This record gives sequence, structure tokens and C-alpha cells, in this order.
Amino acid sequence: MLKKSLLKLACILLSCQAFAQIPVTTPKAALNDFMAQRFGMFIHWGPVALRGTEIGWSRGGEVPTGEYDNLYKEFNPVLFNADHWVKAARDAGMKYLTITAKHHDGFCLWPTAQTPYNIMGSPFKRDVVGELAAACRKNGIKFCIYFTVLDWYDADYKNDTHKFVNKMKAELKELITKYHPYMLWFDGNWEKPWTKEYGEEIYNYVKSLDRNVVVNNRLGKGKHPELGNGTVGDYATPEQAIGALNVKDPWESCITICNQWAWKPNDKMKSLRQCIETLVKVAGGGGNLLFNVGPMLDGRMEARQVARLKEMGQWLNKYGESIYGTMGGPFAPDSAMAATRKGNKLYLHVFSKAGQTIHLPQLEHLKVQKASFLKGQPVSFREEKEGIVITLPAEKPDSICSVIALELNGNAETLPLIKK
Ligand code: JFZ
Repeated sequence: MLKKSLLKLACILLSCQAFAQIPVTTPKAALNDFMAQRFGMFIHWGPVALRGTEIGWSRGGEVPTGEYDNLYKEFNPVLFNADHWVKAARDAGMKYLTITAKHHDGFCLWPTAQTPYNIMGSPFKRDVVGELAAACRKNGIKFCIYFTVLDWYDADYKNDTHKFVNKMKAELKELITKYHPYMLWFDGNWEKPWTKEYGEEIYNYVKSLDRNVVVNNRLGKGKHPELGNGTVGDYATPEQAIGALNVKDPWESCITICNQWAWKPNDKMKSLRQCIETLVKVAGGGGNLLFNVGPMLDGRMEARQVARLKEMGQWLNKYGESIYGTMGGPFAPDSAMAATRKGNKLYLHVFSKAGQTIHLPQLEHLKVQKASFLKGQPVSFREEKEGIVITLPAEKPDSICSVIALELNGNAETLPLIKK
């Protein structure tokens, strides 16, 4: 009897190994590492910078198709310096950088063997992706690649999608084996030629080349602001919006510093207050912020954008403890504040004016033992029946966003989400 069941068990184990295809997914540790980074730079760039219109989308719109498709012949951004871009990211306090290796216009910023429509066909003839990868590695910034599955240039995309997907695999193999990206940011999955099956095929292919590479959720057909319901990929990608509080699923909001993804002359830029509030509210909701800049046609980033990023970095230099490697919540961010937590500390990022009071509900099983501004003075608080009341002093340490650290008598990360 025992022998028989042992034999049965051995058979089950053997068949699992030999036949069952256990799909390979990104290890949880890699995703946790990604979510601890909190802040990255998105870069939308290509020959379209010559016109200052939107990348991909202006093809056949503001820029006639024939004209758009020939822009690369005069794309010569001689002032491009990968170290300068990476320094701008580092000075901003960003931990990773994502470049549009290929956007919807089909132009490739690296010397691919799969199509002549790439940077080597331009007068510039330099491997933009390779230079950025090297500069990132040198400066301790994680290098990531944006790659769209939608291609409005290559006729195969619509007419022979199977062939197109094979070409895509060859391109991805080049990108992964040459540049070793930390994360791949897919896009363009909403059009008809693309299917969830293709998405799964590409996901599995990527995983066969590098199990650890983090993959966003725009490979399937579902709604990308969330995970599940048809999306394929590791993390959710709300776009031009601060994601909703979610400390269970990994997510990253992508938001532009101006309005357009690609460079636009005199585009309206966000104020420092808007930039910091965006970052802090994303972190308070438990997500990463992929903040986008569009470099100019000569290869430089706009000085005002670099300066704004530097200001964000100065704020992070002081308050980074409450952003990097933290968990969002337990309250949903609102116009008054955003909360994060790590260990016994609950961090309140305060937007409201000096002199006001902050009301918090009771923290379930935990009590506040001490309250003080991060790297600053103690803050007065009292526990009442309804909750905790914090009185802000007449002057706040930071006019845009001061951080109050509440020391609890236990691990703040164990708190359930609490309605304010
Ligand atoms: C996509 C890109 O199209 C856009 O250019 C940029 O790269 C951004 C990060 O990602 O944004 C979208 C995605 C979907 C639609 C529009 C823009 N859509 O479905 O209309």
C-alpha cells in the first residue's frame, strides 16, 4: 500500500518536471527591489525633436508621414552627452532611468541588425542606448528600456504580425544581451494586431533571456492602471495620474514634467510644488514615480528642466528617508498630506499651511510615542478619544512639504489601511 502511493508520488513529481510548463515570472525579490527605488527618469526622445511635436502621435498629424519618416536623415544631436543626462537624474534623486529605445514611430535608438531604420542611418551614428547604459552603470543608476510593441512604420506590424513578432524578439534579444536592462517598459498594446497571446509569448521570451528583468504590465490587453483582468506583466502603470493607494501590487505612475512626452518648445513646466507633491503623493500611495523629460534636438536637456529636477533632489537630500524604501499608507494621500512608513516610523508629508492642526484617526493597535519634524524640532501632539491631534508651529521647516516623523510603539508597516 505504502509502496504503491510512493510510486504514485514519484510519478507525479516526474511528470511535473518533464511535462508541466511552470511559467517563469519575475522573482518577488526583484520586484521589491524595484519598488524600493521609488523615483526614476523617463526619457522620450528621437528624431521627432527636430519638429518639437509629440513622439509617434504627430506622425501623419502635425508632421506629414513622409516628412516624419525622413527626419532621422537630419537627426544630429551633437551635444548629446549621456553622462549629463544621467547626472541630471542622479541630482534629482532618481534611482533609475528609462529611455525610449523604440517608440510608435518605429525608429530605433540603438544599432539594431533588424532594421536599417535606426540611429546608424542618421548622421549622428552613435549608439544612444549603449552610451546611456554605460553612463548609468558608471553612476549607479539602474538602466531601463522603453519598447513599444506597436509600430506605425513597419508594414509587417499589420500585414504579417507573426513575422513582426519574430523581428521584435530579435530586437529584444539584442537589447537584453547587449545592455542588460534592469526593467523593460512595454507599451502600444491596445491596437488590433496585438493579442494577449503575443503578450504572453513576449513575456516568456524575455524571461527566458533574463529571469530578473522587471516588466511593466502593458504586454496583454487589460487596463494598465491596474494589475490583473487581462494585463500581462509585473506591475501596473497609471499614466499622467497619481495611482490609487495600493500596497499589495507593485505600481508606477508615469507623469511628464511638462505636458508633452517628447520635447516641445516653451512647453508649460510644472512648478516645484507640483513636482514634489506628485512624488510625495505617489510614494504615499505605495507607488514609484517615473518622471518624464524630453531632451532637445541638439541632444541637451532644457536647462530649466535640469534645474527643476535638481530642486527636487535638494528636497530629497533632506527628506529621502521618508520616500525611498518606504511603504505607502496607512491613509490615502489627500490635499493636506501623504503618509509613508518604515519600521516603527510613520512619516506625514504635510502640505497644509503652518499653524493649522492635523487630525488623524487612532492607529489601530499602535500608539504615538514621539513626534518631530524629520531632521528638526519636536512637534506637539495629543491623543484624544477620536484620534491624534497634531499642531503645526507658526513656521514650517519646508515651505512646500515638511515631513513629520511619528515614532510608534510597534511596526508601522503592520497597520491596515485606515480611512481618515
Ligand atoms: C503611451 C504612449 O502612446 C505615449 O506616447 C507615451 O509613451 C506614454 C508613456 O505611453 O501613452 C498612451 C497610451 C495609450 C493611449 C494613449 C497614450 N491610448 O490608448 O489612447
